[in-house]
Amino acid sequence: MAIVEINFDGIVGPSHNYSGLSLGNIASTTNKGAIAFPRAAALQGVEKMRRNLALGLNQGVFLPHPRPNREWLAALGTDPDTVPDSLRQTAFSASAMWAANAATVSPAPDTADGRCHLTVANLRTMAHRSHEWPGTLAQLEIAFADERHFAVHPPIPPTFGDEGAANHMRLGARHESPGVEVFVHGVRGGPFPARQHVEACRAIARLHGLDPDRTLFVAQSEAAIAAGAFHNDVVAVANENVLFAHEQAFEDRPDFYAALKRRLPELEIVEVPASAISLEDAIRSYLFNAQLVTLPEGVMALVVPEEARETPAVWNWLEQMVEGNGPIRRLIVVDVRQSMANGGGPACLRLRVAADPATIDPRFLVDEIRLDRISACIEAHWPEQIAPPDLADPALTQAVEKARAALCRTLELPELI
Ligand code: SUG
Repeated sequence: MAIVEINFDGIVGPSHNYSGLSLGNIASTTNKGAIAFPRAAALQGVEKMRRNLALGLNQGVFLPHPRPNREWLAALGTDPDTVPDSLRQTAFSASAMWAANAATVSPAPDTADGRCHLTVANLRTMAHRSHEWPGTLAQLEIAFADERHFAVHPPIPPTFGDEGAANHMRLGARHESPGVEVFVHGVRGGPFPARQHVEACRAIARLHGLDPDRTLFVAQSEAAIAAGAFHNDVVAVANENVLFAHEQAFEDRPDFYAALKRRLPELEIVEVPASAISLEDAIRSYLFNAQLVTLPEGVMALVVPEEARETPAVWNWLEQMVEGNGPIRRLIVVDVRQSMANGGGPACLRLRVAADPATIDPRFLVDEIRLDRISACIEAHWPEQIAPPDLADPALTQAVEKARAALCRTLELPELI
């Protein structure tokens, strides 16, 4: 089979909860303390995958990580029974569901050795995400073990923060010829941390063997970070020759657009002006945290969250966009409200990898039948609801660990990863 784009979605873990752990992520802060519904959350994620499969797209999954993270707690001299309150929520977070932060991926045509390169993100800025990388690396090493086609790199040293594909865009014709890779970093974010460091971006470009002339490093605008765009994929998304972005996404927008156009003359920029949609509405509705996909019939569709339909300025703009002559012709609305309430939209939940599916460990690929098995497992084992104080209940720890073990069995994957 030929090289195709595969979206790997993080299955929402059984410990999904709202602990307000992400400073600069408005949804996470606003919903701190709310009751979470892990079973509904995971089923919403599965439904999104079903929609994408039905569109004729290729779909993969990543497992939730073991939570509470016993290994990490042991390294801190504690365990789930004795963990101090200050560490408990951090050890329980189900944040690995946001697979766009798992790794940065460069497809084979862009790299010096002609392999697809993946660098696991260190996620060092937020404590609850900083202990994801060993679990992610373990899965990527199994899924992409075929060294003839893939190179999986460990994380960049934590000196330099890296948040993976959420701050990376690959533009260009589909997977046949070299594209242009754009790395977006933060410099300042007003009251909020800038999570992606330019030195991490440069290191990844070197490790992946990218052509310096086809690699751009662009600063995210301070206004965007300060408004709550803690990752670039909250204000911009790219697919093939199309860049869909908010006017205030980038610091040096004219220079960036010109540099991109020089390297990719066929580039089409669909820019949303701030006068039509404010940064605040863009972030509340997550219209850019959409999956911009090419359907088998050749047209592009935007998979947006329900919140985009509910924000009048956003929905009016999107409807006009698809009726116009632009490259994006269809809107597909999905309900991922449980993830959205922690700041994760449709695009956060997936990692894009361009590859021949036959070169990937099939246990990470799904069709309808495997999704049926996954949803049956979720229905049977995922807790119905969790309020943050519940995390102190040993019965919940047991339930969460049992649930993950059941899913590992369902997918025939080892529990130890
Ligand atoms: O890192 N939320 C995640 C959301 C990640 C979204 N990903 C992308 N934009 N690609 C984050 O801020 C909230 C966890 C909590 O508050 O419990 C959280 O980690």
